[in-house]
Amino acid sequence: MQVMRVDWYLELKGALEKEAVRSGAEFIRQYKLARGHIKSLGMSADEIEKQLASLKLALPSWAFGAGGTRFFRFPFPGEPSDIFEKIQDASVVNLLTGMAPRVALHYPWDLTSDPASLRKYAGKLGLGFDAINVNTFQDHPEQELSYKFGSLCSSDPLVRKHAVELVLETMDYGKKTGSKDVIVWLGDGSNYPGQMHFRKSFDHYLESLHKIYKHLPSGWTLFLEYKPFEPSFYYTVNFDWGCAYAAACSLGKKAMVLVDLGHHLPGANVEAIVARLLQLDKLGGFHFNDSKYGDDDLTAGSISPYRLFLIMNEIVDAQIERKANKPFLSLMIDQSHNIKDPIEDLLQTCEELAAAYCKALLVDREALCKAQKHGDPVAAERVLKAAFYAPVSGLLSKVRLDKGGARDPVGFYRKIKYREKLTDRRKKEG
Ligand code: LRH
Ligand code: MN
Repeated sequence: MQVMRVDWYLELKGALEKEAVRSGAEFIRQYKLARGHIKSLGMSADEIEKQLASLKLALPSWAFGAGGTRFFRFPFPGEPSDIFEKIQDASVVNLLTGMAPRVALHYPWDLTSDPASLRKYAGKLGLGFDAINVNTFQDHPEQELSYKFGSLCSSDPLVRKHAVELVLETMDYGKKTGSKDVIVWLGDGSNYPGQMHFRKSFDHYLESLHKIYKHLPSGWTLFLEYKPFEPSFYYTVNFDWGCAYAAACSLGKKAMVLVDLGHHLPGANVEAIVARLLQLDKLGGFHFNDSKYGDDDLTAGSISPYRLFLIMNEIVDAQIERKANKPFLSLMIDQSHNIKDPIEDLLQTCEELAAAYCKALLVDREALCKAQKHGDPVAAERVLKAAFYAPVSGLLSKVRLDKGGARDPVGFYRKIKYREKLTDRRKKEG
């Protein structure tokens, strides 16, 4: 792998500039339609464009390789072979959308002997690093003590000590790559009643987190990510927002809860959980994705676009209350790609998240508040649906074009046959 090549990146930039000129009549029509609609709502299209342009998403490094399930993992052509190639693929998503300037690493999956050069190369490709994720759900090469029966929550104090050290090591690595947050998600739990003590395991969890919290670098935040099941299938120590909230409160101000959309049991009202954590000032950020059944890690907005909009609606509502004109939360994506081209999937994801955020900015909050005051569900629904069905694609394209991106990222990616070119390039690089 010829590390640090940027020629292909500059070439892509050039092709985008040429494409931008050709945006043409359809784009202008869509753009005027969007601005006209926003004006009819009595809102400033310029202000909405500005807020939209402030949206910054973080891409998961682990999403650029083929995901797979326990049944099979279908490789695809031009698959990245290391973190440097994953960074290259992430930079394509950022270049074409203009809104994904950061990558979240996973440790030790993304361990490299030279984190400084990784940081430098990412910088050349317009990228920085977001929160770093620690992996205690696998045993790593030459690891003496196994995490089979838990890591930070293990009943074995030596295993807990080992896991705490791995989190500290992760933060050290994160410091070298420029991260400012660490995400602790644990698979710790049990598969059978009686196998694990519910209260003692949570005590172990808290005891370990306090040791980690004491070593949190200044300016860093500790994100606690909960999940009801998988890989544990009877009990998970940090199984819901209540567990994560209680743990974050016991630690202090620098500990926040991370909401992964796929980490909820069927029927859970995720937008209400988001509103509650915002109200309790303990929501730190998201792992955006979508799901039909379990933690399916599908493309955000692919299954429940209205739910995604309702979640963005809670974010914007809190944003307005805090007089913040841009998201104050960590907006990260966490998906795994079994059948789609990961770059295409993440281009779609960025579009879906931008659309949901833009539509949430168009909610007539005064009218909604009035409907809620008067107990008028129909009026309230009509306010939300008016925003959800608003024609915003022209505005999204404009914001991307203003950032040097593509009017239609997936369309452009396919038109220039990027996957084919990438596959050839990586074959040659061998
Ligand atoms: C757990 C999870 C967690 C990551 C992993 C890749 O399901 O959502 O955020 O560490 O996926
Ligand atoms: Mn996640």
